[in-house]
Amino acid sequence: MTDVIDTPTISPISTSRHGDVLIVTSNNPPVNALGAAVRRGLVAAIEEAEGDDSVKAVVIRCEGQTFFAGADITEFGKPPVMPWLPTVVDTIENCSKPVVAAIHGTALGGGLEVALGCHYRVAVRDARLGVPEVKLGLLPGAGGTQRLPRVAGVQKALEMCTSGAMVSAKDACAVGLIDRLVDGELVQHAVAYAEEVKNIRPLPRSSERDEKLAEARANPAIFDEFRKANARKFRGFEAPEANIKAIEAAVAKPYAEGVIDERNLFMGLMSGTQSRAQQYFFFAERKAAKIDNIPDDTKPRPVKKVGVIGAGTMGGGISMNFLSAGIPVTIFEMNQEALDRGTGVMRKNYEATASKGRMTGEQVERAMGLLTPTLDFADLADCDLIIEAVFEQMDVKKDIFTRLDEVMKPGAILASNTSYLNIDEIAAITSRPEDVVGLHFFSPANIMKLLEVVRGARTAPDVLITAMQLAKKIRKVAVVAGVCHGFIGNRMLMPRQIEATKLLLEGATPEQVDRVHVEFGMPMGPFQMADLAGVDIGWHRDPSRIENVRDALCAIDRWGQKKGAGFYDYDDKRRPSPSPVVQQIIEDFAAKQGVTRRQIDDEEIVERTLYTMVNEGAKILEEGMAQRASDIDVVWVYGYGWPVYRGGPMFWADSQGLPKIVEGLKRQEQRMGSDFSFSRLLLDKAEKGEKFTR
Ligand code: 3H9
Repeated sequence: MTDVIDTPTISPISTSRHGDVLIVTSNNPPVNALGAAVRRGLVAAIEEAEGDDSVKAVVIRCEGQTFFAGADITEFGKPPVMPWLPTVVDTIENCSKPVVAAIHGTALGGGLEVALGCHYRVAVRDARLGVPEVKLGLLPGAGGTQRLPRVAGVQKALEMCTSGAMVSAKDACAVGLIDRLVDGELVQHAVAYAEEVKNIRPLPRSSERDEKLAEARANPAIFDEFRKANARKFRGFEAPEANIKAIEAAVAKPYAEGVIDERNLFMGLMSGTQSRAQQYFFFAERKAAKIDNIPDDTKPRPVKKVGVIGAGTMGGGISMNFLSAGIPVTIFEMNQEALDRGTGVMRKNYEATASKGRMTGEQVERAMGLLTPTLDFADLADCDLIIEAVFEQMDVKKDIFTRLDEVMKPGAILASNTSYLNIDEIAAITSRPEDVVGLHFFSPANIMKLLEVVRGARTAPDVLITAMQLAKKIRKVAVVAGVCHGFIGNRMLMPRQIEATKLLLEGATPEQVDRVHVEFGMPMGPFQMADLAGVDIGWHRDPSRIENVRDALCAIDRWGQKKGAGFYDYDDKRRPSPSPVVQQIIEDFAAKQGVTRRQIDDEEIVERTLYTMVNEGAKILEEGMAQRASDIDVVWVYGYGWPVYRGGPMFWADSQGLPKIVEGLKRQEQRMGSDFSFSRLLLDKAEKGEKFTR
């Protein structure tokens, strides 16, 4: 490109000329968020185009990794700075000269709204587009809910706005969201496109179109059908419904009225607690990737090949993460049958994904082609990272790590997928404890986003950095945890489980406890979870030794869903119903232990099963087992389905007020007995009026 005349400016927005096309460039790293300076710059650039007769068309583009990735989230909650994004988008759309958006990277949220304000959109093939506001508890508030259905159709707009998922440039092109897909130099193509369209009038303004609304106008029932089809997914969340309402307004009302509805709905969400929690969580997730006390110049170790020991459910799931990311895996088992079974399950899982259209047959073969099954331990020797995923038994783990120490090449990272055991004890059996780390995947490991990276006392900084970076590569959200029983997640599960079980004896039913948790927003309650995971997990396997309700259930084969019976009875479609047998067992135990049964109210369940988790989280913090309170929240949202609209247990506790949590726990202290002790940190913070999170 030649004849560029730069306008000197300190604004993140600069303009240059290519013939009669004004090129407007944003340079606001890292993601070109639409902060105040960018908004001002965009309006000034459009004014420049309007005021200069020699300008016949405009191209808006971004430097760096991406087109505008949305409004600047750090501005939310602060006093508004003019111009507002809706004004900026309107200014662009009202420009009397054609404006072309040149999209690369991810055009998200307000970024896509800017693109929708432009009269034409050109994108490179690997660009992605989306309106992720719903993930922040919001809706696209700069005209997006009104323009998107007009450009992409009502159904597509409903899907995009309520899921927040990105669509590929190709799919966006298919629905009319992109006018032209290009290869190579984006700016050159965008300028050429601008030249092509510069004389076309009237300008295609998204807000004036309504041909794609006709179908929904003729059949407004589509909104209720959409609500019904997604009711489960939206349960508890406020933002999806507000998004639907705004799109409904786009269909039912003229544009000028629809945007007023959009604004009102947006402001309602913005001032609510859910959106505050979800915005907090956005930053919590990103903060989790940062490791304290690591030298700045620490470099990761290269990981080109991964070894996995154990081809069971866990080992197979773990392997799939790496295979899907294009990293070869050698998987070891003790015998051929187990190896074949494990690799067979992996293939079946991939094929199931392909049958849902989320993978091509070719991708399945490519992933499976990266897998080397072996019965020979020595085949693991040249792996850069090895993850052990066998029984949760210290002796077995120690044996494996002794063998690994013998065969693995120097510098290889030795990881254990243990969910409870002491990483330092495992590391101490090797001659290289600095290379040992915990990588605690959550089941099903190929699906669950969370990875606890367990930092041993002697784990080397570069091992930690490698683990965190690798996690991102395999699309996990990693959180650093210290060495303690159950690390962050499972450790907090323990007080909840203890109190939930005691509540049964004291008069609650599994259904009541589970209902309270589900109403709170958890995907399932403690007893539903036990039935799903297996009541027999951690059972001593001696049917004659019955010391608690769990032992009693296991002794009569009530191991959970896999046996058709656990805390609940299950029919052949795995639908649960309350079990009279279980009720009898509970009552017998209560009688045997001299527990007087009484009416338990829901509040007591909250205090004894959720407040105790907060207390445990506070202990984890005071012991330094989590780096920050927000990391605990990330573990619970991604590992256990804590409702993100409540931010996580520590954010939730803050929003309830710590004195209220302490009061509730004090009310229950006597009932909880020696199973409970207060966290000093919780008491201190409550007393000083402080919070765990900011
Ligand atoms: C909106 O647009 C509302 C409008 O409809 C209406 C307004 C009236 N703002 O994720 P990364 C930071 S709502 C401020 O690690 P990646 C992020 O915190 C917005 N900061 O990179 C991080 O900082 P740090 C709708 C932001 O390459 C750094 O950038 N848009 C924003 O893995 C790198 O981020 C969204 O929700 C932002 N909007 O992924 C999109 N975005 O380095 C949110 C990022 O200090 N963003 N940062 O930790 C994303 O989804 C991803 O960042 C993206 C890049 C895919 C773009």
